[in-house]
Amino acid sequence: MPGKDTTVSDILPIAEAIARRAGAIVREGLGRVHPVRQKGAIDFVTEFDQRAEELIVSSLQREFPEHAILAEESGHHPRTGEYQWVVDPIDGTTNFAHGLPLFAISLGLLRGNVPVAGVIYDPRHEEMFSAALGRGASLNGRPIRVSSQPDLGQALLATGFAYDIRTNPRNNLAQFAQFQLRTQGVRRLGSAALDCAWTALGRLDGYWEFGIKPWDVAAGGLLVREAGGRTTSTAGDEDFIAPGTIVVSNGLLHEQILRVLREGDAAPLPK
Ligand code: LIP
Repeated sequence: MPGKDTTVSDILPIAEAIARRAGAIVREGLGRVHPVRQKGAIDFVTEFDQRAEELIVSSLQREFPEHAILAEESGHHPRTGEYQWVVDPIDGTTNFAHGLPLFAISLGLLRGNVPVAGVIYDPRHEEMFSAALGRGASLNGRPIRVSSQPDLGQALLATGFAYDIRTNPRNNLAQFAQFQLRTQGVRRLGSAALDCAWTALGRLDGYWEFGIKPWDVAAGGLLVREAGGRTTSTAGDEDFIAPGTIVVSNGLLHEQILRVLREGDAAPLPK
């Protein structure tokens, strides 16, 4: 049981309400944002990341005092229990800061390294994605399912690039080209949470990324699994949190995606 008197299905409405309140703060900032702290050459945080995260963390601590929290901006808030929330107050900060309406609030609940509940809220489009382990996935309360595309050559995928793209030799640019030649297209949307949520909904057929953080993908990885898809690390392991790499897909494409990641230019091209 996640908390003294709560079950996983009790948790989702509470997490959704917290995500909505954070979304109201974030929505107010779209189009009038200035980075307040540079974290790296292309990695920064805005006042709205900070304000949304403060609301989320304080609300989770009030509702679930025995749960630990790992939040992107404020770090680890330890507790002794087995449950930990992983929080991204604005996944897609760069999009948000430039006024591009592709970002989401992501709250994932881990038991150990296993995601057991998650919500992803897109405040601009009023889309609330939710999932609980073994209970399916939904968009605004209606069940969702992954796509039924079986052929990688006809698939639409997404990916992303870590903030160390300018210095890391394994920066995913080679893989981006390899998949462009072997699919109908690859999109770089700038939000891992939405890449996962849209795969769960069937708008995308799959997504992969290296150098990803638990708060970016914990909720989304569970969402895809609960929507009938598959979530692994890029090596095909069930644990996608510790390795910091992820592949989500409709399940039908998963082995084809893993093969391109494994074989690179040697992977077969569409006929
Ligand atoms: C972002 C991810 C995205 C990745 C970016 C960044 P943030 O998270 O959602 O997939 O490509 O480099 O990590 O920093 O906006 O929360």
